[in-house]
Amino acid sequence: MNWEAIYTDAKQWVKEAGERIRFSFQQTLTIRTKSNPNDLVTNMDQEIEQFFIGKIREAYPEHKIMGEEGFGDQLADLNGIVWMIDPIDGTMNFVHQQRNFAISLGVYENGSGKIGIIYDVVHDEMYHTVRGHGAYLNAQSIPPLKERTIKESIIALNATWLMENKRINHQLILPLVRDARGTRSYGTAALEMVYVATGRVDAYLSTRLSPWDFAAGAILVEELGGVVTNLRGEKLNLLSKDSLLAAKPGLHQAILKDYLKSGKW
Ligand code: 2AM
Ligand code: CA
Repeated sequence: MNWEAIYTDAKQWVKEAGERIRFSFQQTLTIRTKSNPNDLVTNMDQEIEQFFIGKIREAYPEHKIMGEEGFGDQLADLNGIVWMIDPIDGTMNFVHQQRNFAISLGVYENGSGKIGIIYDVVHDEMYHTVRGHGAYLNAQSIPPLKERTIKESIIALNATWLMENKRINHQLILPLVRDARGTRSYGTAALEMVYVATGRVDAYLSTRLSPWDFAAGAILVEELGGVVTNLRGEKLNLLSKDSLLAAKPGLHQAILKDYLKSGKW
């Protein structure tokens, strides 16, 4: 497999998609809701996903595609090469703020992460990696992650989700919030994972994400020595929704053991 060619194509297409999104700021968006009144989708989410699918199908017709907006394939397994696409992660931010959103693109081979690209369109910052070859912010190498204690950590989490999810006992999160140096919430799983990868936050927790939300971010975080699992400490399942814990090495184990162990996630 010519991963170098796939990597070059993927980065080029992500750049082009970013230009389309920037251009769309001057146009009127069509906004609709999906699963609930706060789950937004715009014409741009759909157009960008279709743009990627057109490019991938033309260059790599044997590859499979899983995308948030559903224009890709319905996958029963992860055999072969699978592209995981979130055309706009952080759609609510895109609509309300025109910032704090990203394009997220992960490429997997037989379920194993190979290429991870997350593009912060507004800042023109592309975070990218081919597994085993280091991770980069544009052309600049990103240093590996170092360990950190909970007391010195900033933890990204979404307060609304923690409060709303009836299945879980959000009381268990309160000691973690209290013990950490601070918490942050950005509303975009892809960028929150980039912030873990770059050490801007030390951990990111979420109760329910889809595979395209974390597919690229997991490859980036792991490339830099971080650890990514669900909140039960299990390997992530790329075929279904799951919870998420992405963190610096050491800190990941400490959060699982000292705060999450007794919860139902
Ligand atoms: P999205 O913007 O692509 O929908 C918000 O905390 C983060 O969770 C975003 O990355 C958002 O992705 C993701 N998310 C996944 N499922 C969601 C849902 N049903 N409602 C809101 N955000 C969701
Ligand atoms: Ca998303």
